[in-house]
Amino acid sequence: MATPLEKWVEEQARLTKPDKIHWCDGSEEEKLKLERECVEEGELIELNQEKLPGCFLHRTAINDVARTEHLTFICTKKKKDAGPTNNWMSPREAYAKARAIFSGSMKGRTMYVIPFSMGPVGSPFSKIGVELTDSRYVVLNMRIMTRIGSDVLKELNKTGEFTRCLHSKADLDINKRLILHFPEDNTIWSVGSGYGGNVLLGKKCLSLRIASFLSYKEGWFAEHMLIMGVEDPSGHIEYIAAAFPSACGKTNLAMLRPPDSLKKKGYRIWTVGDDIAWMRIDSDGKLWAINPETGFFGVAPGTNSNTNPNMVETIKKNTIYTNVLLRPDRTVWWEGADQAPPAEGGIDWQGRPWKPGMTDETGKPVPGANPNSRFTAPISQCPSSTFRLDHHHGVPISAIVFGGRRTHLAPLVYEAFDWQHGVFVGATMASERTAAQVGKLGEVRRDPMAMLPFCGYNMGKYFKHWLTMCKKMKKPPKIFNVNWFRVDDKGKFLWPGYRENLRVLEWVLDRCSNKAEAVKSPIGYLPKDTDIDISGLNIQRSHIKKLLEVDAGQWLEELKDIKTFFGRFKDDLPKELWQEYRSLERRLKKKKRA
Ligand code: GTP
Ligand code: SPV
Ligand code: MN
Repeated sequence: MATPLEKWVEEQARLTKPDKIHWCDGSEEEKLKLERECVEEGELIELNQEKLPGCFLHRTAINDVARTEHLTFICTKKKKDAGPTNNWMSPREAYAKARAIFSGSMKGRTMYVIPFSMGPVGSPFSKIGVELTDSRYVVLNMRIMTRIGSDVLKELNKTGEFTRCLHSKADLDINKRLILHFPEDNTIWSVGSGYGGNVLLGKKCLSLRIASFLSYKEGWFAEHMLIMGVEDPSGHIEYIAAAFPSACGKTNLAMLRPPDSLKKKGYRIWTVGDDIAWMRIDSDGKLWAINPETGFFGVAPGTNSNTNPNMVETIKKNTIYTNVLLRPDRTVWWEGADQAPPAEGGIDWQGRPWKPGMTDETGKPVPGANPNSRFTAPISQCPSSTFRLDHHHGVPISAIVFGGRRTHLAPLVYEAFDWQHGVFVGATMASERTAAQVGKLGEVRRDPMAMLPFCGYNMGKYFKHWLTMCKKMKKPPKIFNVNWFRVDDKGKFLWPGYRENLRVLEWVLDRCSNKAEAVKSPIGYLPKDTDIDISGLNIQRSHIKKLLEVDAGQWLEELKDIKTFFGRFKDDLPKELWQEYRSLERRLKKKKRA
């Protein structure tokens, strides 16, 4: 008798008509065979195995380099359940449209069956998925990003529950590309793309969109957050979870190396995750978090030994590079890498000859690597990787940090007055658009909790869920907001960022253990300028003052946009958030008058 899993696989095979079906066991031999086949067919380029052992380069189609949010849908029976911030399609229409594209799309190819676990196999946090795909690149990436193979099948058979994930590259036609989520069926269908976030279905599709829907029903959190441990000189570790929108610094913060002048204090950072956090309230009434992933799918440009030395170490072996520049010695390069670009013989991310200084018809520099080029590498290779990665109960969270990319307005750091105010701070986050999604760069958009593209249900309900969770916690984490991206009149970053961000976390953690003071401002508690350790930094105290400035007039302007945004949720916006809105307005007006 066929199991429900086997029946489902057969059904999808009848639709997509692959030549063969291969059940992945996650073994080393399987990996080597897939890599060999990829190299033969040009899906991967083998890199210099002396300098970069186990590393490969992949180039996506030119129109397929980032998540396509306009082609991403939440398909609930009722439109209202997807909410005003998601694209919605009825399940009937979505299945029909996609079925037409999936029909026969795997002809001439193998269908790979990938059983995977998000979270340690068997942990109460974890969820199981099975991805069917006609892309070997997807299989090789899923091997790094998730736990795959026979253990997972055993676990799956205990309950029979799993998320059904179907992916086909089809013909990579952007006009026939759909990323569909059916939360009510625990199903994901993705067709017509080969780009990370669209096709590694365990990542954004399952671990955020589907998981957020489940977490709402089941009473936990699925968030677009890094998780890091900060060990203090006495050896005590406090854990922080932080939500920043795509390409706004999660990866960099999660594995920062303490700056030299703070080293004497004896800090050490432990990386738990750089993109996704699943958090649950444990029997002690505290919030505990796991990273459901086992790999990094990180942004390449800007990564170097100065900005992120731990990542430079991590990606020296067993790494899949996507859309970076190929150097003549078959190593790789990107804008902001350690070495100078190759003067001759470089091949850009599109496979064309490339030289430094090249410009396009409009005179703009042609980048060698795509601005959203990425690497896929195992967390276990990261020098700061946590010893608790496989712990079934995760790590206890002391602070939640929100942040965005704001050239103006938001100060370096502030603390919310309480949980409810913190939810307001998260719900009113905004950030300038980056290359991580297709769209206009630099435009400020509201991105609540960095979840705008990832919340799988009505965001008004999502805010309510955040408010409700507090009541179940004995000691809820404190909530903060940070902004590393404020600029001066000349457009230069005011804050050095990267490893120096530890100076801000120092204040955050001292606030959590009641060791640091703060001053009240209309938007929250601010550090005094002397509360941020700037020893060894080449900046003045007055500079820190500027970074902590709160301009009541500018904030009142911001409130207008927040009002419009909140208005979109109509009755679904919790009244507590309107209350917070009005209180903030009152405090700002008072300050402006003063
Ligand atoms: P996703 O993987 O897309 O979710 O993004 P992420 O949040 O992990 O972003 P990541 O850490 O990869 O950072 C992306 C970009 O932000 C890179 O270009 C970094 O160089 C830049 N960046 C990271 N941290 C800082 C910082 O503290 N200051 C400044 N100025 N730039 C930073
Ligand atoms: C993001 O865009 O937030 C990423 C990369 O982390 S992707 O997996 O493509 O979503
Ligand atoms: Mn992300």
